[in-house]
Amino acid sequence: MIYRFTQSRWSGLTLALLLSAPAFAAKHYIEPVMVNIPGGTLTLQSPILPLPQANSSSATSNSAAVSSAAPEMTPPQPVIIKPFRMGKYEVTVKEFARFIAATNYPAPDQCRQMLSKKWFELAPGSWNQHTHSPGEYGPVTCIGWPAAEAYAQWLSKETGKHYRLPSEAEWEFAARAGATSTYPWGEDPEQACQYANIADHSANEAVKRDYDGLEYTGRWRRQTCDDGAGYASIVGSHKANAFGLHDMLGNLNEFTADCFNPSFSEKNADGSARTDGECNQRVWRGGSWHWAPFAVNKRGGLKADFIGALEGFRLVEELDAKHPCNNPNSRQCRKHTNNNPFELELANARRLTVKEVTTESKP
Ligand SMILES: [Ca+2]
Ligand SMILES: [Ca+2]
Repeated sequence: MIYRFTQSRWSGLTLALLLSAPAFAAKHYIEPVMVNIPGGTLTLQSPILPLPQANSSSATSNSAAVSSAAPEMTPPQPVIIKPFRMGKYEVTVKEFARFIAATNYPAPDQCRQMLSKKWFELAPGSWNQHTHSPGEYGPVTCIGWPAAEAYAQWLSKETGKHYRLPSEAEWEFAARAGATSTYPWGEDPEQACQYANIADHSANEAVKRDYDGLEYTGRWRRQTCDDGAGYASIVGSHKANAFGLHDMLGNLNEFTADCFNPSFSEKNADGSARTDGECNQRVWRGGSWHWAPFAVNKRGGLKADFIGALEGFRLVEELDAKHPCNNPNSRQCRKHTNNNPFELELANARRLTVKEVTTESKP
């Protein structure tokens, strides 16, 4: 890796000051960068999960991630996925700031975040003020599922398009991008560092530096490869999958629309989100910068009111009957998809980060 992220543990405070600047008072939405996802088939099958406990947290999610016992698997459930469009990146702080400015949405002000050698603790913190944010082009977190849902509804109203959270089935179909292996890139977890921001060598060095010698070990295991990021990173900093989507695994764990169920059923067969089951718990997918790479079929649930610094989201856009991308090769769809100015902003932000770090690293 040629770059290394250097955000400090208190960069969230700097971010809060930045977001109070006039530039962030803009009233208009930012159109998300979307990718056309073809329809297809998928077989959902994951380890059977118990319902998350009432005090479920990022920590309990992690304990499921590191279990060494061979898990009992759900019966395979065939699913048919209709074509749709999906956010190329996790929703960023900058995009979310427009939502807050426009709606005064009562965003949470307490967030389970990394403050000490105790790892994650509930403390004052919010979408624009928490530890370990890489800035306005980083993925928004400390918001919880209801705020993600509210953002999708607001953006739909503003744009006249149908944006929503992905179903769990859509999320896995998009993350796999045709792969049937444990990870979208194959079976080797050491390759994760090319494609995902995970708990890796850089993460271990960061917590050692920032938390008095703390290390990722034992229950908090890490991969030994190096993805260059100690904490969350600017979206799209790692390689895309075969559909062109970034950070599906890693960076932030992602909310889906589904109510939690321990296993799949015929109610998943059409690819839509489950609206039955435990609807106070929502399904997450993909893992985060704090965990070793998750298998692409790994899943869990979080209470809808759980507010943590490891969870974020991305959006799906439905292809309504007259949508130009019902034919993804059409000129109208290419026009609809290309030249999104926010894509250029993101690319500049990533380039500046690399340049800054490269300059810092010179003797
Ligand atoms: Ca990392
Ligand atoms: Ca992610």
